[in-house]
Amino acid sequence: MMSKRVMVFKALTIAGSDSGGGAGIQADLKTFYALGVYGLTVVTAVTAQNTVEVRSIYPLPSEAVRCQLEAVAYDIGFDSAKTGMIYDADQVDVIAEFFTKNHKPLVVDPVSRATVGAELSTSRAYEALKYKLIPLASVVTPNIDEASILAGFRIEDLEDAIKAAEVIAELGCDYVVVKGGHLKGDRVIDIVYRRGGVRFLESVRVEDGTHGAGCSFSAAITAYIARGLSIDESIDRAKEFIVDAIRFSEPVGKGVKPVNPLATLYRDSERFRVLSILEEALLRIKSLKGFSKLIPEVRSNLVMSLPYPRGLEDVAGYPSRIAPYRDSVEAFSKPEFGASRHLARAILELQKLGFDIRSAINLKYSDEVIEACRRIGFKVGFYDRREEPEGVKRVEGATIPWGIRRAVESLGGCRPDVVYHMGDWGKEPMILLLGRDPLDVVDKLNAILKILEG
Ligand code: PXL
Repeated sequence: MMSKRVMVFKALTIAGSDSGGGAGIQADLKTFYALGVYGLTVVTAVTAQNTVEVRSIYPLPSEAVRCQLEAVAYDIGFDSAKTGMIYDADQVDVIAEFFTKNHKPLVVDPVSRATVGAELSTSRAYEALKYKLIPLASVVTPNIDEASILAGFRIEDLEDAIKAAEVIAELGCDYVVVKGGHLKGDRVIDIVYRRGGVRFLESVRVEDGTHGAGCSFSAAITAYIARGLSIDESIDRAKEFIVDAIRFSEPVGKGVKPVNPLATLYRDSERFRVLSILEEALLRIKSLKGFSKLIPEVRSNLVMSLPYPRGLEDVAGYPSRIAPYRDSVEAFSKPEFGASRHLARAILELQKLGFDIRSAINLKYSDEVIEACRRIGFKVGFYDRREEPEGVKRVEGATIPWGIRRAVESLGGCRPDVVYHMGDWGKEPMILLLGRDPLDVVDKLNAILKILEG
Protein backbone atom coordinates (compact mmCIF):
# COMPACT_ATOMS: atom_id res chain seq x y z
CA MET A 1 0.00 0.00 0.00
CA MET A 2 1.33 3.44 -0.86
CA SER A 3 1.30 6.07 1.83
CA LYS A 4 2.89 9.44 2.39
CA ARG A 5 5.88 9.11 4.65
CA VAL A 6 8.93 10.99 5.70
CA MET A 7 11.74 10.82 3.18
CA VAL A 8 14.09 7.89 3.62
CA PHE A 9 17.58 8.43 2.19
CA LYS A 10 19.07 5.23 0.80
CA ALA A 11 22.62 4.26 -0.05
CA LEU A 12 24.03 1.08 -1.50
CA THR A 13 27.38 -0.52 -0.76
CA ILE A 14 28.90 -3.14 -3.03
CA ALA A 15 31.70 -4.67 -1.00
CA GLY A 16 33.16 -7.61 0.86
CA SER A 17 32.21 -8.85 4.29
CA ASP A 18 34.79 -8.51 7.07
CA SER A 19 34.01 -11.13 9.70
CA GLY A 20 36.00 -8.99 12.15
CA GLY A 21 33.31 -6.32 11.88
CA GLY A 22 35.68 -3.43 11.26
CA ALA A 23 35.89 -2.90 7.51
CA GLY A 24 33.95 -3.74 4.35
CA ILE A 25 30.18 -4.14 4.40
CA GLN A 26 30.12 -3.92 8.19
CA ALA A 27 31.91 -0.55 8.30
CA ASP A 28 29.74 0.77 5.48
CA LEU A 29 26.47 -0.15 7.17
CA LYS A 30 27.53 1.33 10.50
CA THR A 31 28.49 4.53 8.70
CA PHE A 32 25.27 4.76 6.68
CA TYR A 33 23.14 4.33 9.81
CA ALA A 34 25.26 6.70 11.89
CA LEU A 35 24.54 9.33 9.23
CA GLY A 36 20.82 8.63 9.02
CA VAL A 37 20.81 6.74 5.75
CA TYR A 38 19.14 3.40 5.06
CA GLY A 39 21.77 0.93 3.87
CA LEU A 40 21.57 -1.66 1.10
CA THR A 41 24.29 -4.25 0.63
CA VAL A 42 25.53 -6.20 -2.33
CA VAL A 43 28.15 -8.67 -1.11
CA THR A 44 31.02 -9.47 -3.45
CA ALA A 45 33.01 -11.79 -1.19
CA VAL A 46 33.11 -13.21 2.28
CA THR A 47 36.45 -12.78 4.00
CA ALA A 48 37.46 -14.79 7.03
CA GLN A 49 39.49 -12.21 8.92
CA ASN A 50 40.07 -10.55 12.27
CA THR A 51 42.14 -7.58 13.42
CA VAL A 52 45.37 -9.49 12.77
CA GLU A 53 45.03 -11.33 9.46
CA VAL A 54 42.91 -12.26 6.48
CA ARG A 55 42.69 -16.05 6.63
CA SER A 56 40.69 -16.72 3.51
CA ILE A 57 38.50 -15.15 0.88
CA TYR A 58 35.38 -16.68 -0.64
CA PRO A 59 34.34 -14.59 -3.65
CA LEU A 60 30.75 -14.83 -4.81
CA PRO A 61 30.00 -15.68 -8.45
CA SER A 62 29.42 -12.55 -10.52
CA GLU A 63 25.89 -13.82 -11.15
CA ALA A 64 25.22 -13.49 -7.41
CA VAL A 65 26.40 -9.88 -7.57
CA ARG A 66 24.09 -9.21 -10.53
CA CYS A 67 21.10 -10.78 -8.74
CA GLN A 68 21.63 -8.72 -5.61
CA LEU A 69 21.95 -5.50 -7.64
CA GLU A 70 18.79 -6.21 -9.58
CA ALA A 71 16.85 -7.21 -6.49
CA VAL A 72 17.50 -4.00 -4.58
CA ALA A 73 17.19 -1.75 -7.63
CA TYR A 74 13.86 -3.29 -8.67
CA ASP A 75 12.10 -2.77 -5.36
CA ILE A 76 13.93 -0.32 -3.13
CA GLY A 77 16.20 1.89 -5.22
CA PHE A 78 18.93 4.12 -3.85
CA ASP A 79 20.19 7.71 -3.93
CA SER A 80 23.90 6.92 -4.14
CA ALA A 81 26.24 3.94 -4.12
CA LYS A 82 29.81 2.98 -3.34
CA THR A 83 32.04 0.11 -4.24
CA GLY A 84 34.69 -1.37 -1.97
CA MET A 85 36.32 -4.77 -2.38
CA ILE A 86 35.60 -6.24 -5.80
CA TYR A 87 37.36 -9.54 -6.14
CA ASP A 88 37.41 -10.46 -9.81
CA ALA A 89 37.05 -8.93 -13.24
CA ASP A 90 33.67 -10.58 -13.93
CA GLN A 91 32.24 -8.87 -10.87
CA VAL A 92 33.59 -5.53 -12.10
CA ASP A 93 31.92 -6.13 -15.49
CA VAL A 94 28.55 -6.80 -13.88
CA ILE A 95 28.80 -3.69 -11.70
CA ALA A 96 29.99 -1.46 -14.56
CA GLU A 97 27.15 -2.71 -16.77
CA PHE A 98 24.64 -1.97 -14.01
CA PHE A 99 25.84 1.62 -13.49
CA THR A 100 26.00 2.25 -17.22
CA LYS A 101 22.25 1.62 -17.27
CA ASN A 102 21.43 3.14 -13.87
CA HIS A 103 22.85 6.63 -13.52
CA LYS A 104 23.39 7.24 -9.83
CA PRO A 105 26.17 9.03 -7.97
CA LEU A 106 28.86 6.41 -7.51
CA VAL A 107 31.81 6.51 -5.12
CA VAL A 108 34.58 4.06 -6.03
CA ASP A 109 36.95 3.13 -3.22
CA PRO A 110 39.62 1.30 -5.24
CA VAL A 111 40.43 -1.21 -2.53
CA SER A 112 43.44 -3.36 -3.34
CA ARG A 113 44.76 -4.73 -0.05
CA ALA A 114 43.28 -5.24 3.40
CA THR A 115 44.56 -3.17 6.31
CA VAL A 116 46.12 -6.34 7.68
CA GLY A 117 47.70 -7.41 4.39
CA ALA A 118 46.32 -9.78 1.71
CA GLU A 119 45.19 -8.81 -1.76
CA LEU A 120 41.45 -8.26 -1.92
CA SER A 121 41.33 -7.92 -5.68
CA THR A 122 42.95 -9.82 -8.53
CA SER A 123 45.16 -7.78 -10.84
CA ARG A 124 42.74 -8.35 -13.73
CA ALA A 125 39.93 -7.00 -11.58
CA TYR A 126 42.02 -3.93 -10.81
CA GLU A 127 42.59 -3.27 -14.52
CA ALA A 128 38.86 -3.65 -15.15
CA LEU A 129 38.05 -1.33 -12.27
CA LYS A 130 40.44 1.26 -13.65
CA TYR A 131 39.05 1.32 -17.19
CA LYS A 132 35.41 0.33 -16.71
CA LEU A 133 34.27 1.49 -13.27
CA ILE A 134 36.31 4.60 -12.52
CA PRO A 135 34.97 6.36 -15.66
CA LEU A 136 31.47 5.97 -14.18
CA ALA A 137 32.39 7.37 -10.77
CA SER A 138 31.57 10.73 -9.24
CA VAL A 139 34.32 10.26 -6.66
CA VAL A 140 37.31 7.91 -6.44
CA THR A 141 39.08 7.61 -3.07
CA PRO A 142 42.48 5.90 -3.38
CA ASN A 143 45.07 5.86 -0.63
CA ILE A 144 48.69 6.54 -1.58
CA ASP A 145 49.41 2.93 -2.56
CA GLU A 146 46.24 2.58 -4.62
CA ALA A 147 46.80 5.95 -6.30
CA SER A 148 50.35 4.83 -7.16
CA ILE A 149 49.05 1.68 -8.85
CA LEU A 150 46.32 3.54 -10.74
CA ALA A 151 48.63 6.36 -11.87
CA GLY A 152 51.47 4.02 -12.73
CA PHE A 153 54.23 5.68 -10.68
CA ARG A 154 55.37 5.64 -7.07
CA ILE A 155 54.02 8.56 -4.99
CA GLU A 156 56.60 9.93 -2.56
CA ASP A 157 55.21 13.33 -1.62
CA LEU A 158 52.30 15.71 -1.96
CA GLU A 159 53.36 16.89 -5.39
CA ASP A 160 53.40 13.32 -6.73
CA ALA A 161 49.97 12.78 -5.19
CA ILE A 162 48.55 15.76 -7.08
CA LYS A 163 50.04 14.46 -10.34
CA ALA A 164 48.55 11.03 -9.65
CA ALA A 165 45.13 12.58 -8.99
CA GLU A 166 45.36 14.31 -12.36
CA VAL A 167 46.18 11.05 -14.13
CA ILE A 168 43.32 9.20 -12.37
CA ALA A 169 40.85 11.98 -13.18
CA GLU A 170 41.78 11.54 -16.86
CA LEU A 171 40.15 8.09 -16.64
CA GLY A 172 36.82 9.92 -16.52
CA CYS A 173 35.68 10.40 -12.94
CA ASP A 174 34.61 13.79 -11.54
CA TYR A 175 36.60 13.92 -8.30
CA VAL A 176 39.69 12.13 -7.01
CA VAL A 177 40.41 12.20 -3.29
CA VAL A 178 43.92 10.94 -2.59
CA LYS A 179 44.09 10.09 1.11
CA GLY A 180 47.37 11.23 2.61
CA GLY A 181 47.37 9.01 5.69
CA HIS A 182 50.23 6.89 4.38
CA LEU A 183 52.51 9.88 3.63
CA LYS A 184 54.93 11.06 6.31
CA GLY A 185 54.23 14.07 8.51
CA ASP A 186 52.50 14.91 11.77
CA ARG A 187 49.50 16.29 9.87
CA VAL A 188 47.50 14.29 7.37
CA ILE A 189 46.86 16.08 4.08
CA ASP A 190 44.32 14.68 1.64
CA ILE A 191 44.05 15.97 -1.89
CA VAL A 192 40.68 16.77 -3.40
CA TYR A 193 41.18 16.98 -7.14
CA ARG A 194 38.64 18.03 -9.69
CA ARG A 195 39.62 18.73 -13.27
CA GLY A 196 41.13 22.17 -13.24
CA GLY A 197 41.45 22.52 -9.51
CA VAL A 198 42.91 21.03 -6.38
CA ARG A 199 42.31 21.71 -2.72
CA PHE A 200 43.61 20.17 0.47
CA LEU A 201 41.98 18.70 3.55
CA GLU A 202 44.19 18.84 6.58
CA SER A 203 43.80 17.15 9.92
CA VAL A 204 45.85 16.15 12.90
CA ARG A 205 47.34 12.68 12.65
CA VAL A 206 45.49 10.51 15.12
CA GLU A 207 47.77 7.67 16.14
CA ASP A 208 45.14 5.07 16.61
CA GLY A 209 43.28 2.22 14.98
CA THR A 210 42.61 2.57 11.28
CA HIS A 211 41.09 -0.77 10.35
CA GLY A 212 38.14 0.12 8.14
CA ALA A 213 39.06 3.81 7.86
CA GLY A 214 39.03 3.83 4.06
CA CYS A 215 35.72 1.99 3.91
CA SER A 216 34.03 4.28 6.44
CA PHE A 217 35.39 7.41 4.76
CA SER A 218 34.03 6.48 1.33
CA ALA A 219 30.77 5.28 2.92
CA ALA A 220 30.41 8.65 4.67
CA ILE A 221 30.88 10.50 1.36
CA THR A 222 28.23 8.21 -0.16
CA ALA A 223 25.82 8.80 2.74
CA TYR A 224 26.14 12.59 2.57
CA ILE A 225 25.58 12.50 -1.19
CA ALA A 226 22.45 10.38 -0.58
CA ARG A 227 21.28 13.10 1.80
CA GLY A 228 21.54 15.64 -1.00
CA LEU A 229 24.77 17.43 -0.10
CA SER A 230 27.11 18.61 -2.83
CA ILE A 231 30.13 16.44 -3.53
CA ASP A 232 32.55 18.98 -2.06
CA GLU A 233 30.55 19.27 1.12
CA SER A 234 30.13 15.49 1.34
CA ILE A 235 33.90 15.06 1.15
CA ASP A 236 34.55 17.75 3.79
CA ARG A 237 32.07 16.29 6.25
CA ALA A 238 33.29 12.76 5.63
CA LYS A 239 36.78 13.89 6.58
CA GLU A 240 35.56 15.25 9.94
CA PHE A 241 33.56 12.09 10.45
CA ILE A 242 36.50 9.78 9.83
CA VAL A 243 38.92 11.68 12.08
CA ASP A 244 36.37 11.22 14.87
CA ALA A 245 35.86 7.54 14.04
CA ILE A 246 39.62 6.92 14.13
CA ARG A 247 40.07 8.82 17.39
CA PHE A 248 37.54 6.54 19.05
CA SER A 249 38.56 3.29 17.37
CA GLU A 250 37.54 0.29 19.39
CA PRO A 251 39.95 -1.83 21.41
CA VAL A 252 38.87 -5.23 20.10
CA GLY A 253 41.28 -7.95 19.04
CA LYS A 254 45.05 -8.05 19.21
CA GLY A 255 45.78 -6.31 15.91
CA VAL A 256 44.76 -3.04 14.27
CA LYS A 257 41.82 -1.46 16.12
CA PRO A 258 38.72 -0.96 13.98
CA VAL A 259 37.46 2.60 13.57
CA ASN A 260 34.25 3.52 15.31
CA PRO A 261 31.78 5.10 12.88
CA LEU A 262 29.20 5.34 15.67
CA ALA A 263 31.18 7.71 17.92
CA THR A 264 29.53 10.83 16.50
CA LEU A 265 26.07 9.30 16.68
CA TYR A 266 26.36 8.12 20.28
CA ARG A 267 27.70 11.50 21.32
CA ASP A 268 24.94 13.48 19.66
CA SER A 269 22.19 11.20 20.93
CA GLU A 270 23.30 11.68 24.57
CA ARG A 271 23.26 15.49 24.70
CA PHE A 272 19.79 15.82 26.13
CA ARG A 273 20.13 12.92 28.58
CA VAL A 274 23.36 14.31 30.04
CA LEU A 275 21.73 17.66 30.85
CA SER A 276 18.61 15.99 32.30
CA ILE A 277 20.57 13.64 34.51
CA LEU A 278 22.66 16.55 35.84
CA GLU A 279 19.45 18.34 36.84
CA GLU A 280 18.02 15.25 38.48
CA ALA A 281 21.25 14.67 40.38
CA LEU A 282 21.25 18.27 41.63
CA LEU A 283 17.71 17.82 42.98
CA ARG A 284 18.89 14.76 44.88
CA ILE A 285 21.95 16.59 46.20
CA LYS A 286 19.75 19.39 47.51
CA SER A 287 17.89 16.85 49.63
CA LEU A 288 21.09 15.39 51.16
CA LYS A 289 21.43 16.52 54.75
CA GLY A 290 24.83 17.96 55.60
CA PHE A 291 26.09 18.27 52.04
CA SER A 292 26.69 22.03 52.20
CA LYS A 293 29.51 21.41 54.72
CA LEU A 294 31.39 19.51 51.99
CA ILE A 295 31.49 22.46 49.59
CA PRO A 296 35.01 23.91 49.15
CA GLU A 297 36.03 27.60 48.98
CA VAL A 298 35.96 27.49 45.19
CA ARG A 299 32.49 25.88 45.41
CA SER A 300 31.48 22.57 43.89
CA ASN A 301 30.70 21.66 40.36
CA LEU A 302 28.99 18.52 39.16
CA VAL A 303 29.88 17.41 35.66
CA MET A 304 29.11 14.72 33.14
CA SER A 305 30.68 14.08 29.76
CA LEU A 306 29.16 12.82 26.57
CA PRO A 307 30.38 9.41 25.50
CA TYR A 308 33.46 9.73 23.24
CA PRO A 309 34.20 13.30 24.35
CA ARG A 310 36.47 15.33 22.08
CA GLY A 311 37.31 17.99 24.65
CA LEU A 312 36.00 20.39 27.29
CA GLU A 313 33.10 21.33 25.03
CA ASP A 314 31.69 17.82 25.42
CA VAL A 315 31.54 17.98 29.22
CA ALA A 316 28.50 19.61 30.85
CA GLY A 317 28.41 21.19 34.28
CA TYR A 318 26.97 24.12 36.23
CA PRO A 319 28.44 27.44 34.99
CA SER A 320 27.75 29.16 38.33
CA ARG A 321 28.78 26.07 40.32
CA ILE A 322 26.97 24.81 43.37
CA ALA A 323 27.03 26.95 46.53
CA PRO A 324 25.54 26.75 50.05
CA TYR A 325 22.14 28.45 50.08
CA ARG A 326 19.75 28.75 53.04
CA ASP A 327 19.86 25.31 54.70
CA SER A 328 20.75 23.50 51.47
CA VAL A 329 22.64 24.24 48.24
CA GLU A 330 21.77 25.95 44.96
CA ALA A 331 23.23 26.22 41.45
CA PHE A 332 21.40 29.36 40.20
CA SER A 333 21.71 28.17 36.60
CA LYS A 334 20.96 25.25 34.34
CA PRO A 335 23.75 22.87 33.36
CA GLU A 336 25.56 23.66 30.12
CA PHE A 337 28.20 22.07 27.94
CA GLY A 338 31.66 23.60 28.28
CA ALA A 339 30.96 24.89 31.79
CA SER A 340 33.83 23.17 33.55
CA ARG A 341 37.58 23.08 33.14
CA HIS A 342 39.07 21.36 36.17
CA LEU A 343 36.61 18.53 36.67
CA ALA A 344 36.21 18.17 32.93
CA ARG A 345 39.96 17.68 32.48
CA ALA A 346 39.94 15.08 35.24
CA ILE A 347 37.23 12.91 33.72
CA LEU A 348 38.58 13.32 30.19
CA GLU A 349 41.91 11.97 31.42
CA LEU A 350 40.25 9.10 33.29
CA GLN A 351 38.41 8.10 30.12
CA LYS A 352 41.63 8.28 28.14
CA LEU A 353 43.03 5.79 30.63
CA GLY A 354 40.13 3.50 29.74
CA PHE A 355 37.86 3.98 32.77
CA ASP A 356 34.10 4.25 32.49
CA ILE A 357 34.05 7.46 34.53
CA ARG A 358 31.89 10.16 33.02
CA SER A 359 30.94 12.18 36.09
CA ALA A 360 32.57 13.92 39.05
CA ILE A 361 31.94 16.38 41.88
CA ASN A 362 34.60 18.26 43.85
CA LEU A 363 34.45 18.37 47.66
CA LYS A 364 36.26 20.25 50.40
CA TYR A 365 39.20 18.24 51.68
CA SER A 366 39.02 16.80 55.18
CA ASP A 367 40.62 13.78 56.83
CA GLU A 368 37.14 12.66 57.92
CA VAL A 369 35.83 12.46 54.35
CA ILE A 370 38.87 10.49 53.15
CA GLU A 371 38.56 8.21 56.17
CA ALA A 372 34.85 7.67 55.42
CA CYS A 373 35.68 6.80 51.80
CA ARG A 374 38.21 4.22 52.96
CA ARG A 375 35.72 2.71 55.40
CA ILE A 376 33.16 2.32 52.63
CA GLY A 377 35.81 0.54 50.55
CA PHE A 378 36.18 3.19 47.86
CA LYS A 379 39.38 3.14 45.85
CA VAL A 380 41.11 6.36 46.94
CA GLY A 381 43.89 7.72 44.73
CA PHE A 382 46.27 10.48 45.84
CA TYR A 383 48.67 12.90 44.17
CA ASP A 384 50.99 15.52 45.57
CA ARG A 385 50.82 18.81 43.68
CA ARG A 386 54.20 19.81 45.05
CA GLU A 387 55.74 17.03 42.95
CA GLU A 388 54.42 18.48 39.70
CA PRO A 389 57.33 18.75 37.23
CA GLU A 390 58.16 22.23 35.88
CA GLY A 391 57.53 21.01 32.34
CA VAL A 392 53.97 20.08 33.26
CA LYS A 393 53.34 23.36 35.11
CA ARG A 394 54.20 25.37 32.04
CA VAL A 395 51.58 23.70 29.83
CA GLU A 396 48.11 25.18 30.16
CA GLY A 397 45.70 22.57 31.47
CA ALA A 398 48.31 19.86 32.03
CA THR A 399 48.33 19.82 35.85
CA ILE A 400 45.11 17.91 36.38
CA PRO A 401 45.72 15.18 33.79
CA TRP A 402 49.18 14.71 35.31
CA GLY A 403 47.65 14.49 38.81
CA ILE A 404 45.05 12.01 37.66
CA ARG A 405 47.73 9.76 36.15
CA ARG A 406 49.72 9.93 39.40
CA ALA A 407 46.62 9.09 41.45
CA VAL A 408 45.80 6.10 39.26
CA GLU A 409 49.43 4.94 39.58
CA SER A 410 49.05 5.24 43.37
CA LEU A 411 46.26 2.65 43.04
CA GLY A 412 48.37 0.34 40.92
CA GLY A 413 46.28 1.17 37.86
CA CYS A 414 42.87 0.46 39.47
CA ARG A 415 39.74 2.44 38.70
CA PRO A 416 39.45 5.17 41.35
CA ASP A 417 36.24 6.24 43.13
CA VAL A 418 38.02 9.19 44.69
CA VAL A 419 41.10 11.25 43.82
CA TYR A 420 42.48 13.88 46.19
CA HIS A 421 45.41 16.22 46.66
CA MET A 422 46.54 18.29 49.64
CA GLY A 423 46.98 21.56 47.75
CA ASP A 424 50.02 23.71 47.11
CA TRP A 425 50.83 27.42 47.47
CA GLY A 426 47.58 29.21 46.68
CA LYS A 427 45.84 25.95 45.84
CA GLU A 428 43.10 24.62 48.06
CA PRO A 429 43.27 20.89 48.87
CA MET A 430 40.52 19.05 47.02
CA ILE A 431 38.65 15.76 46.78
CA LEU A 432 37.12 14.55 43.53
CA LEU A 433 34.35 12.01 43.86
CA LEU A 434 33.96 10.04 40.62
CA GLY A 435 31.32 7.88 39.02
CA ARG A 436 29.79 6.41 35.89
CA ASP A 437 27.18 9.16 35.88
CA PRO A 438 25.92 11.87 38.30
CA LEU A 439 23.43 9.52 39.99
CA ASP A 440 26.26 7.11 40.75
CA VAL A 441 28.19 10.07 42.20
CA VAL A 442 25.19 11.07 44.34
CA ASP A 443 24.89 7.51 45.68
CA LYS A 444 28.53 7.65 46.73
CA LEU A 445 28.01 11.07 48.29
CA ASN A 446 25.07 9.71 50.22
CA ALA A 447 27.18 6.85 51.56
CA ILE A 448 29.88 9.28 52.71
CA LEU A 449 27.35 11.56 54.46
CA LYS A 450 25.81 8.57 56.27
CA ILE A 451 29.21 7.70 57.76
CA LEU A 452 29.99 11.32 58.67
CA GLU A 453 26.70 11.57 60.56
CA GLY A 454 27.71 8.44 62.48
O1 PXL B 1 39.84 -1.34 3.78
C1 PXL B 1 39.58 -2.08 2.68
C2 PXL B 1 38.75 -3.30 2.91
C3 PXL B 1 37.66 -3.52 2.15
N1 PXL B 1 36.89 -4.61 2.25
C4 PXL B 1 37.16 -5.54 3.14
C5 PXL B 1 38.26 -5.39 3.98
C6 PXL B 1 39.07 -4.25 3.88
C7 PXL B 1 40.21 -4.04 4.76
O2 PXL B 1 40.51 -4.76 5.65
O3 PXL B 1 38.52 -6.32 4.89
C8 PXL B 1 36.28 -6.74 3.25
